[in-house]
Amino acid sequence: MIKGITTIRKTSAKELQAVADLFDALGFERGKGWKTERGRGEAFMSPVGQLEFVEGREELPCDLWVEVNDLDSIRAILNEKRFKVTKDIQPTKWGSRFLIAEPAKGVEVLFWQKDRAKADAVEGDLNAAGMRFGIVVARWNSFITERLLQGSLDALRRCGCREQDITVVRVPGSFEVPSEARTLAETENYDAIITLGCLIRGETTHYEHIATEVTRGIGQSAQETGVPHTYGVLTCESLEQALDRAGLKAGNKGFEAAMSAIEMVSLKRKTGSAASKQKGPAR
Ligand code: DLZ
Repeated sequence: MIKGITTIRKTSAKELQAVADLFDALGFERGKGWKTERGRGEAFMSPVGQLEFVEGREELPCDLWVEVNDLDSIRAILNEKRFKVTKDIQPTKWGSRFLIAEPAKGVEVLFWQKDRAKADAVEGDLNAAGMRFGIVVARWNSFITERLLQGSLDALRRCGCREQDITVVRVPGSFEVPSEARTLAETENYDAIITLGCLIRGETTHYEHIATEVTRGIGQSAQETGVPHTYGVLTCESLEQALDRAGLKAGNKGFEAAMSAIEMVSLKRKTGSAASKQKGPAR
């Protein structure tokens, strides 16, 4: 039985590292790499593999084609991690969409997704133009929460949200996040509320109780006001873990919470019975 397939391309150590960084950033599971005096291999596990031989002239001759099931999220991650995108999302001639990333000069990776979304399900888009957001951020562990805030603002701006449509409110700690989130939601001036905080087990007395209460309160506010709330409150074992989730190894949860907020507003507009109210944010 065939166990794995490798294609060879001449590359420098720097280019190889850039490509490995790209797939790490996208959350690909690592395989067993190798390093000898002859060179180095970076392996990734392919969940579903397809080996395709093509006859004819290819109009998009990239080094690698990767089929994905959520091209918009791939673009968001590439943007967040500042990978170069040489061709942004566009349709193919065969009912799909693609984008091309260039992690290292001359190394092109094409990501594509078959256009099935309309037939499969209704999904929110990631265009935040005209949407209004309230962000509630805890000052406790501000070293972390300010990074989450930057991640959220980055996501909103990249997706087309205007500065005047974003209101940031700071509260003392995570415990106060739900009540302020509810206050903002009840004004009906926001399409979604993004909640940001950081609880660290080792440093927080009654950690479990506080974490449960904060989570419950945010969920309750979302359900009772009908305004989408997204959850960017880190519950971590250590400061190191919190740092990883605030922009180091494990992405930026503030960025993710903002992306989810945009998607939920868009989804609500598509599936909700009443159109979102057109009011300006509270000043
Ligand atoms: C008191 C406290 C503690 C011990 N730890 C944290 C924490 O890790 N993260 C956080 O956001 N807030 C913490 N707080 C503050 C509480 O959330 C709250 O602000 C205060 O108890 C005042 O009600």
